[in-house]
Amino acid sequence: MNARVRNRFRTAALLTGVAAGLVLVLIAAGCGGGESSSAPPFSESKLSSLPDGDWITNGGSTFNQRHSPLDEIDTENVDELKGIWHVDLEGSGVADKYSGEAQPIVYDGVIYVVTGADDVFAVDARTGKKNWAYRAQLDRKISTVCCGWTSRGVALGEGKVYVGQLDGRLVALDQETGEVEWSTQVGRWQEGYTITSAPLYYDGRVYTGLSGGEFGVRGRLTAFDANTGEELWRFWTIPGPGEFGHETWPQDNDSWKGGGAPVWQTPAVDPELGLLYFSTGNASPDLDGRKRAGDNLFTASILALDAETGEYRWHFQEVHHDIWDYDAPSPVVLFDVEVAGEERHGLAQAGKTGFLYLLDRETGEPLYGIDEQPVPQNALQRTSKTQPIPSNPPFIPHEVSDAMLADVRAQLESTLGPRAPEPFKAPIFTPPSRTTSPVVPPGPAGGTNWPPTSYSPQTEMLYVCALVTASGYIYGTQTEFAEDPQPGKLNFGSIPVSTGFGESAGTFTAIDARSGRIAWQQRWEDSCYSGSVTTGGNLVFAGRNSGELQAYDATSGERLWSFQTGAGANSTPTVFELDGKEVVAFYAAGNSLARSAHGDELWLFGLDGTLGPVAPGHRAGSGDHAGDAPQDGGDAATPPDSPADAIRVEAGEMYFELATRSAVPGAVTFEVTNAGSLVHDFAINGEKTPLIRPGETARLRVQFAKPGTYRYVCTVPGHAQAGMKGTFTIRRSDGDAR
Ligand SMILES: [Cu+2]
Repeated sequence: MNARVRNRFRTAALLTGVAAGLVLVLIAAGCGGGESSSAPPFSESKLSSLPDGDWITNGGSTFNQRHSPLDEIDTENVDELKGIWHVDLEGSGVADKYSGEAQPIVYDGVIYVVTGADDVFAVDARTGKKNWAYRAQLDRKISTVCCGWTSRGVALGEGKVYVGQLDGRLVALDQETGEVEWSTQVGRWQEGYTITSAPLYYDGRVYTGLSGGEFGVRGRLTAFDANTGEELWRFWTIPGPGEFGHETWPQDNDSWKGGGAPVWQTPAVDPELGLLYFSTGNASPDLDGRKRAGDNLFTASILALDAETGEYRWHFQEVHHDIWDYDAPSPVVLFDVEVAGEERHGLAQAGKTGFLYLLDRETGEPLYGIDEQPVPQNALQRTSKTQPIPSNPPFIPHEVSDAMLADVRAQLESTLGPRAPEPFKAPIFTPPSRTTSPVVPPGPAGGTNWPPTSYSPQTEMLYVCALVTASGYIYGTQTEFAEDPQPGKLNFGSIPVSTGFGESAGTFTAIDARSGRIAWQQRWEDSCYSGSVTTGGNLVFAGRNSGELQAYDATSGERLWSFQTGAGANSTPTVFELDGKEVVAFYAAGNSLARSAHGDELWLFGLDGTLGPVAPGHRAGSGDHAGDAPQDGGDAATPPDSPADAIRVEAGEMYFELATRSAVPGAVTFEVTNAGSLVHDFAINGEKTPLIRPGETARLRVQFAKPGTYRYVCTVPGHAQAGMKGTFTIRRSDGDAR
């Protein structure tokens, strides 16, 4: 982070201190072009119809299709698309711990967007001027954010903008002023509950899920009165005693109480069926199934509830008794197609497994066949005998390349030293044991992670963004392995060493909803890590880690337009109509896990635009790390009994900085301080610190018998791949560098 931005953060922190409790910062009164109007209580039919000019709900409609019927920008003229304006969001969310994943909402000429810091901005679409800004002032001590500080969007209705925050609060803002109208604690971050998804406004209610599957939570979806914030009902995604599905958990322990199944996404609604749909995250602990024998409903599942009452209607579990972190964070999509002469009400969810799960949304039955097939077993891990395998092909290759195997081998050696088992290629759903390390495709990154899938009613295709990854898993070698997982405590239960996020390849795939077959596929050297949007002009837009926003021919997959936005293009564009013309809004802010360049750019594109692309942003990495302003009271204090010869190591998102990178043979003590906002550890030559919480320091004494090069990594899933790795040299004792 440069000094300017750091100062800006300091100033913001100071201001908070002075104006304690004041969370509103008015940027400018009024706006350039006409008065904006207050959002009404949108009707169910309006919310579930294709967007007619505005973009009033996160998924475009409650079908989550992310399709705009506008057709002024099409395959013929999209190459003329240019910037009308772009503005910065005042440095909000630019530090490396943040990810910019929010899709803008648009109503009556105003764009509402939220940054990774949960700051909400109302921006005049005609001028780019800010009408107001809401500063969430999140507690910097929040230590239960799994996977980057992020928000995936806001909701709108009844004159309010709704935002779910990482501190577990759901907040309603006055749409005209940004002032807080009500705020309610949905779950406590201290117990592992955070909110990353956009809330859903529907039928006078606001629905939100809670994240936290890495922290031993019991997941739930909660409905609130949109006007008052009063809780109406909650649906626990892990059934309690006496409820349907509870029998899929052990009856002789309490593993269900912290069994996971968080909700990472905005639900979909079919008003005619009266059903609300969403999918769930992994079981907890992620990779340790010993104490949770059974299928573990409703983890890694698709659920249908009565939208009004929250009553269970049906479920489909994608992965039984998950021990690979194969959850389902990408939003479900609803669509209607004709299959074999019959009109079907479909539902799709792109899983981390790399499979697109296609169901009939009335019944939860597969549209094209999903067979329970036998899979390799491990008694200790209580593996499920079978797993559901869709008949439609996966959208990533389910293969482990030699390069992936070599990468996992190197990581295993640096993590475990001589104890490292020899990794081997294995099919998906192969369990690890105490002595073997199968490398399976994909790893915990996916397949499809959180990025939303889009659907075009014109092409009748679904557009799926995915990562091509593999992971080696070792079971039960984590020294701080928690025998009794506790709420709010990070617990994976194993060490996964994987490829993923920033360094993996990606696929962008069009899948025919009428058959489940792949219509076309783009294979990229970089991971596909953005949402997509389709239009009536037969276009599909998607973003790239490099910062380019791109448009493809929705039918053929041909790339037609590419535009450098200046920061990682890892969110989802919004297509809407402004004064009779089609425009595209896009928030480019980068991503902590994809390690793309950070920024705070909000763009508006149109055929009348005159602004060309900008220079690409700087990717985070060694020598260019940022981190946030210092932790409260966390001046990386040196413990008083610190040995004089300890090598200081600073860990942060997503980097290590070592005071020195070499030593002579013998014992070396590393003193690792976590200056970031997520938990980290430090592993080298078969030794490893415990997980270090933000602001804390751990010491690690390691024996190096021989000169050579030793790899170090953070073993929290995804962190090594995001940059937390490097090499340490042991020189000969006589001082000769090797
Ligand atoms: Cu880490």
